[in-house]
Amino acid sequence: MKGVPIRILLVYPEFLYTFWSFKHALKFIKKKAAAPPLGLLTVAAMLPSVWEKRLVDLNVTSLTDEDLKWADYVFVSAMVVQRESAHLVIRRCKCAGVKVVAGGPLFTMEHEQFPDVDYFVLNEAEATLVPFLRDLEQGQAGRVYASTEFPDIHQTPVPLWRLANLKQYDTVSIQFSRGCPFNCDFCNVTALLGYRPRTKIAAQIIAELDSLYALGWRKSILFVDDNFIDNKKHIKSKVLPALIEWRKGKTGLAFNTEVSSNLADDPVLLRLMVESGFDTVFVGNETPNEESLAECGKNQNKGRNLVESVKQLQHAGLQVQGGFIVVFDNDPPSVFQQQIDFIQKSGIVTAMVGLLQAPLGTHLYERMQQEGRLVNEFSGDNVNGSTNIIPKMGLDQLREGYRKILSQIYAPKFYYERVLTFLREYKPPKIRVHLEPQYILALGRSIYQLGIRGVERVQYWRLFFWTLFRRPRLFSLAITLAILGFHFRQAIELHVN
Ligand code: B12
Repeated sequence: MKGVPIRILLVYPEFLYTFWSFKHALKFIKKKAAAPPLGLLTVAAMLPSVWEKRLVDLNVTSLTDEDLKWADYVFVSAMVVQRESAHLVIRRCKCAGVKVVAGGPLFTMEHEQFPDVDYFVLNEAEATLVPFLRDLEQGQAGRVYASTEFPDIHQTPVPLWRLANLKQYDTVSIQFSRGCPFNCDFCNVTALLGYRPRTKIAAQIIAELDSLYALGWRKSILFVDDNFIDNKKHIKSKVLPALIEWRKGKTGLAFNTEVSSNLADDPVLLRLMVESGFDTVFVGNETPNEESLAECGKNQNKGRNLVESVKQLQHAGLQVQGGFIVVFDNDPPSVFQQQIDFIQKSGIVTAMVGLLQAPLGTHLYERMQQEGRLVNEFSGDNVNGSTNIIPKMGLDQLREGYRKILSQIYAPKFYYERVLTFLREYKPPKIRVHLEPQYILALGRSIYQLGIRGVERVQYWRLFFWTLFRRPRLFSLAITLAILGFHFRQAIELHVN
């Protein structure tokens, strides 16, 4: 492209030691980060193929002066939890005289907070990148490119995985759909991505999987959809059969995604998901309190026995991770104990319990604004005990209750009890395991760190031998969960003490 620089440095800022960073657990398998930045790798694939591209994910490597000297433009993407690191990256670019192009959820939500960014390419790149590149080529790029369009994703290219050093990651994310038809008032996904779920076609997903497979990827794959089962007809008739076919003869590559609790109502869909290689799903349970479900518009969870739904998924072969929220206006003081009982009974080992927060663009944000109940900045990390709203329940009572939930459910006694509840229920799917030497080393490290040095050593050995003798097929899963428990405890320690 004449006159336009062509060396693009894609930079992904650093995550803090959050609940979902998995940083304390990743050390056991000597990995640096959970997953490579899918947004940036997708954008990279949309840039002209003749442009040179490099990725610097600050979660796995550092940004050097040479990198900045090399680059004509730095493309930065971030979530709200990467805010501080994003500011630092942008300042370094400014000092080095490199122009910055910023996109992704953090900037889409609050681009005004970043005066040093040269160009904002906001919302979905499928809608905003082409006009930006056209203007850039003509030497007349504006500062902000935004769109209210929710573009078709049939043309979205296969992400440029080769830019990432995949050896540094434990999982890789891919995306099948965007948007969500539900109306939960605290969630900003519909503001970001709309109500009408837009899906890729089966052939696109297969092409993405093929490209990962060709790069030697054999570990787990996270489908980052907000609700994978939105378009049930399409996935039952086209996508899952294609995945089942694709998987034949392959080892490893377990799939993980997010679904709504009504998956439990559709045994055919459930069977197909397990057959196609899903072994874990995240479900937004939120609360066992019916009035609170009604308050936040989470109608898909109303009138159902949520614990029973979780058990159905576990029996079918899915590990269920869950999201839980306190405190809605309708939550009684007993909600904290109710949540603990709910989580323990369900055997949801990875339980993300957050304080209710109101992200910009949500119905909840509007309501809180009207009621004069907005305070603080939205931290984005919903497991750090902070909130940007004034709850109806007194703050002291709330903090104490929240502290009680987290300190109990992640205390070794409760955590390991939950692991056992889950393993007793769980019928593992038939994914052929892909053994890596790192897993054996991780076992050794877990024996030392958790079984010898850890406060959880009694529970660790009980789980170790119980699984070895009663459910040997679940042994590696049991050790993984023990390691995750160690991470969760470290990650939440700051917020409960
Ligand atoms: C997958 C995911 C995760 C994974 C991340 C794995 C990984 N490293 O990839 C996990 C589960 C770890 C995670 C965790 C969290 N997440 Co998250 N996550 C998502 C999810 C579901 C998908 C993100 C994704 O990969 N999308 C697919 C790619 C292709 O889309 P994209 O990144 O948006 O990129 C597109 C555009 O934004 C744009 N773009 C992106 N970057 C750039 C850069 C440039 C230069 C340009 C031009 C364009 C551009 O182009 C792309 C193509 O259109 C989104 C919700 C969603 N549906 O987007 C939430 C989301 C990103 N997460 C969010 C949050 C808040 C979190 C947590 C903080 C939650 C928590 N409990 O604490 C944690 C923190 C993470 C951490 N490590 O500490 C928020 C971010 C809000 C915000 N404004 O920043 C979102 C939007 C969910 C929400 N409802 O609000 N998350």
